[in-house]
Amino acid sequence: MKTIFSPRHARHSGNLELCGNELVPAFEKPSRAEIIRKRIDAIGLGPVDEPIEHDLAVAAKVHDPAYLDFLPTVYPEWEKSGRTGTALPFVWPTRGLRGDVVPQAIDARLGYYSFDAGATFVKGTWEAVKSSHDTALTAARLLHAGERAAFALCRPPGHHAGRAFMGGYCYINNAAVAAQWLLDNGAGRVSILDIDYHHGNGTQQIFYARSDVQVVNLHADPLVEYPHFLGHADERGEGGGEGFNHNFPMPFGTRFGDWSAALDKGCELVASHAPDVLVVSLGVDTFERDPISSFKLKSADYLRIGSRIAKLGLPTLFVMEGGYAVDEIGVNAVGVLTGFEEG
Ligand code: Q9C
Ligand code: ZN
Repeated sequence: MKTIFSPRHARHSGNLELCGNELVPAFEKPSRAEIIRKRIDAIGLGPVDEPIEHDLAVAAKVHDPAYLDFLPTVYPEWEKSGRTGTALPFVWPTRGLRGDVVPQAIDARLGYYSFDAGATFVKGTWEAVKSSHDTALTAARLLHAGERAAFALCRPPGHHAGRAFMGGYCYINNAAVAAQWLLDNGAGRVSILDIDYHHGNGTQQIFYARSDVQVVNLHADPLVEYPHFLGHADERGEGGGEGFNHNFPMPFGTRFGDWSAALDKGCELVASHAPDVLVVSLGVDTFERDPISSFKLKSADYLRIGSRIAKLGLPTLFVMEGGYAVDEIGVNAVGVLTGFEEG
């Protein structure tokens, strides 16, 4: 399997995140991607190429163009306001406040275009976000060129980013942009299978009223886990998209037996959609030693996940999302890919 990977991801580095009552080094850090890349080389998964640059025309079909315009302005505006270090949102237009007036001040714009404080900026963040977007699109092109599968080693991740908001380490929804590109280039139907520990709220929102992109999510129950405000089982899509969104929330402490039963159900739904292409939002924060998660999957389980997905027999684009147990992230993420290749 070919991998697309950009060294420019490392420009998004040194940022801090709010955790409990303090600012700590972000869990979503450059070594995550570097360790996955090293594992690809170590086991000889296949060639690793850099992305080709793409404009944001396809991204503008799944994101608000004004939101895309905002992202590259964040750090320059933060610096103009006299600050350095990590820029992060801290005020939001919740119920009872005006969500229809785009504010001017950078502090206000950060809140207007986010749902939490978890998408932070340093000087190189936009460059890394753009390279992650390019990585997803370049990998999607490999499928279009006839590859059975490809791996977009995206960093930063994307599945929490919605039509006009960032959050949860995510800025551009790489999987959603790739799905849209595949539709624009000959696919009639796409399925997105999101196996990250957290619900992919951004992906769900983007495609909620659409029947051409089925979205299937396996994740921790939002009643108790981030992102908290989306991801319940009764969210089935709306309008023409009704019946094309499927959520499988699971309790804290879920082990592979129960998780894999949900994967079977998710895969059956994908098969019934009969997509031309499958996009897998690949998070490995379901791992038992993940520092911010609660599921109990073991390294050997990731091979079984890959082989279950392979049984669908679909052209498959893997897009990297979360996973914060850095020591094991290479073995786990690449385990899914080798499990897929071995069938
Ligand atoms: N201070 C992805 O996996 N909350 N995002 C963590 C720890 C945010 C995860 C709280 C988790 C976001 C792509
Ligand atoms: Zn996650």
